[in-house]
Amino acid sequence: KKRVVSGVQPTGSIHLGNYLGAIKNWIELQNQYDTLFFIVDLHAITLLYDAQQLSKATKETAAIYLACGVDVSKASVFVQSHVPAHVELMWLLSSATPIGWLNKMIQFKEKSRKAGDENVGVALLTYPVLMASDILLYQSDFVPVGDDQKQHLELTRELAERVNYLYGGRKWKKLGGRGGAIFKVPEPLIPPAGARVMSLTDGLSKMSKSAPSDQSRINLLDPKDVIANKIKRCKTDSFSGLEFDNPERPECNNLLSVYQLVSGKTKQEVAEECKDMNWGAFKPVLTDALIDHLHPIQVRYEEIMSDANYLDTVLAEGARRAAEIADSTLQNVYQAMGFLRQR
Ligand code: AQP
Repeated sequence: KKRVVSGVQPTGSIHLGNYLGAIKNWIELQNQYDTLFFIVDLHAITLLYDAQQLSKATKETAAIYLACGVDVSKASVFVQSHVPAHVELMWLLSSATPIGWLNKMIQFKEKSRKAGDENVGVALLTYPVLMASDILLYQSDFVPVGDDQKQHLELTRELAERVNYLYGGRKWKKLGGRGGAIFKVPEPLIPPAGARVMSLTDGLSKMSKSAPSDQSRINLLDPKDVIANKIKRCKTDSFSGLEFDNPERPECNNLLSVYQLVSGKTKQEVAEECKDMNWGAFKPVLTDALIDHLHPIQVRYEEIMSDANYLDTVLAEGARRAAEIADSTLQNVYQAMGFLRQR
């Protein structure tokens, strides 16, 4: 089976964008691929963060994965920091990463500009090297990536090729390796169309955990009345009827797309159903569809969280399975890079 890895950061609460853009797609991927889904806690500390919240958010994110339908009989679910090989490989990869590659990363430029120099840790710059190690450790074939992560995956691919070139091939064979590449070069898996969810208060920016206003996003665990209220107050326009793909109506396109994804209808069905509706008629329909979709997830989430041991057991087993693969890659890399290994 081909292998797929993916993860979400335990920063803030998981929202509809994280769900529709990532976690929901995993449910299909786990039937087709060998999948590893992790909670990327080491990535969550690249900007100033609340240390008192990290472990709680990590547990909650894991519980959300399971509540959304990630099935631990098919996928390995674990916490990134529970598998130390991620950090070890990152150090080894750092030595092969030209600093110019990292300086070019758009996300680094944007986030560091916003945060200001005093708040930017070195980890924000080297974050893509950790991401490369998350992927390369598992010899992944595919990585689901949204637009914002494309550049980082490209860096991962270049880094894999560079390490294969520097330490693989003939050199690698001479050192006792089995020949061939050290790392598999992963391919992007582009998520289904319409999976980029935009803010409820501005149809041109993406729904995000770090946006200051909670009104801009639907959190997966929002109670019914909060969902209803957010939809009631969300940004709309004054055109008549509702339509997809009109560049002058980003909010309309976004809300129809959300409705399509949570109702399970096709784009044509939604376009037909909503073309003559006004906002007053559509908003309750969207609210009900959201509540119907999220309610079972919220019920399962409560069940999972009410049995603390269950989650601990799942995460321990996930980390054990992941470490088996990760450690074998890591040992190969140490060997290829010429380290004296302990006997
Ligand atoms: N609005 C979105 N629409 C579709 N997919 C989204 N993702 C995030 N926002 C949207 C996807 O969720 C996954 C996990 O994201 P992450 O936790 O690594 O952080 P992020 O991409 O930076 O997400 P946020 O929530 O928007 O955080 P901030 O506010 O920190 O930027 C990824 O697969 C991502 O594509």
